Amino acid sequence: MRNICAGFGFTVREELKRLVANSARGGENDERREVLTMGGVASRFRKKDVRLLIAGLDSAGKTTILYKLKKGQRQLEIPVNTVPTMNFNVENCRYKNVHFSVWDVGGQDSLRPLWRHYYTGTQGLIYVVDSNDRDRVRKAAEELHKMILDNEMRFASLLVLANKTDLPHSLSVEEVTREMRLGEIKDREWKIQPTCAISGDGLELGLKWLAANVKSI
Ligand code: G3D
Ligand code: MG
Repeated sequence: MRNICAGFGFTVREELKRLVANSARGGENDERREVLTMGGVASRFRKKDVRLLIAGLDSAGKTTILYKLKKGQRQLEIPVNTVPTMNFNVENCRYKNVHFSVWDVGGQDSLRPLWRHYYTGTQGLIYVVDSNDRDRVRKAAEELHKMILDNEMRFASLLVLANKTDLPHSLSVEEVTREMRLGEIKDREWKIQPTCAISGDGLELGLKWLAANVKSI
């Protein structure tokens, strides 16, 4: 218990107080509102600097997630760095101790050497999958497995977000787990979390897990 709470940056007593106060206020919804901000995310990661990479095929929901986390932080800009000749966009965002880089994977293999530049020091990989995109889930799996094979990514804990679960024909978490071949990943901690980036459902749970499971490099 102590370790878990230490991972989140608060004491057991503070956590109990928070849970009691939260349930008095009406439970889960308040909990979600509280944490869906960069401030909430940063506090989960204690005081240390943390580098997170959010990746996935285009349209998986990465930018929506970033803006969902940014909610309430009006002063925070998300700069987009572009390598014009290569059609490569990286969204960078820093809030307190947490640094996020976001980009689309898939497409041109010629861009791969560029990605590696951003891998260095990555402690957490948030890989976003569109659970409703049955045609491209295999492709999403291929890209993920290529990515985590890279030596620079060897310390990164892996959070897979099975996004767009609000859509009626989306794959179940079990189906995404199977299609993404997550069972083959033995060299690091990983977790799959269903999410709806638009409402924010599931984001908090995923980030809590990641905060407790990133390793310092
Ligand atoms: P990307 O940054 O990974 O490329 P975006 O993806 O965040 O730009 O999202 C692509 C589209 O998917 C957006 O719709 C966005 O609103 C939608 N989307 C993202 N997350 C969810 C989700 O959880 N559920 C649903 N139903 N849609 C989602 P548009 O229409 O703007 O292209
Ligand atoms: Mg985007």
